Amino acid sequence: PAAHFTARCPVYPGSDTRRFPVPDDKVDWDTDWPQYSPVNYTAPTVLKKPVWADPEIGAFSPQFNSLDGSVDRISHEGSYRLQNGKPLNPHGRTGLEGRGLLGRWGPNHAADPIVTRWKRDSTGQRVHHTNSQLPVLQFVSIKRLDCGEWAIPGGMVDPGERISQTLQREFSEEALNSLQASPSEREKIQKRITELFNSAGLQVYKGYVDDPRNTDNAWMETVAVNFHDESGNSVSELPLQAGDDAGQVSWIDVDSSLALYANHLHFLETVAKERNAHW
Ligand code: RP5
Ligand code: MG
Ligand code: MG
Repeated sequence: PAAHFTARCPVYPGSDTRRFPVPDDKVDWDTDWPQYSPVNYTAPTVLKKPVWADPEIGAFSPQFNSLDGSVDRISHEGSYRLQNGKPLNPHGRTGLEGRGLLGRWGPNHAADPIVTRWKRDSTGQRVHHTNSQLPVLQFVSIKRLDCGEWAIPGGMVDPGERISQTLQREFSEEALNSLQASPSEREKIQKRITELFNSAGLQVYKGYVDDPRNTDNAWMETVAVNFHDESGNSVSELPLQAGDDAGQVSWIDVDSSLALYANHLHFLETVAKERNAHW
């Protein structure tokens, strides 16, 4: 698997905890490294045992690499190893053991809805990029409240939830602020987006996310799906409003020079290339 970088960020998010520095050539678990002594950190919010988090390993021994009741502990990347009863990050060392901010031991499943449209000028013509001559795509991006970085409006898959539901729910919560809407407004929102989200989305990624919250024993995985408003008259016209863990929301031009959260830029590259858009 590809080496992770964000998962080795020096300071763990939301804390003063510093990761044990892991150089590139020591990321792989198969590289012998007796001096490796990762910091143990699990955030107080996780240790408080909210519904979305597992208890500490010991009295608790979940069914790893399988569907554990309604909690999916199967990795998109195949079977992961265990060490002292704890799952090992399939992309290698992170310099930190425990769960950090993540609730689940092992994979923490998310879904990322990438909603796109063509950039158009005031007359409705598609805009082509001056360098590439290719039409420019725009996607709905949110500014994350936790770190201030722009990202795809994704979120965690609830136990037993279908991915298709997570995609639509998270988009509604973060980009349309459905949680704050009145029941009648919410119904209107759902009507407008159900058609787009029921259309065959283009799956552009499925697997490990190089997320800053990852640890040696807990990591993010996602399924990223592109829903494209070709004509520009479905979701394109919905008023965007940031909600839940989003501070801002905006249509952003898709371009290789963007700086986005985790490895989200990589998902957008696939969308741009698949749709023959500017990159
Ligand atoms: C990333 O974290 C995923 O790609 C997804 O965008 C996001 C899910 O976590 P929250 O937004 O719920 O924090 O790894
Ligand atoms: Mg969310
Ligand atoms: Mg989110």
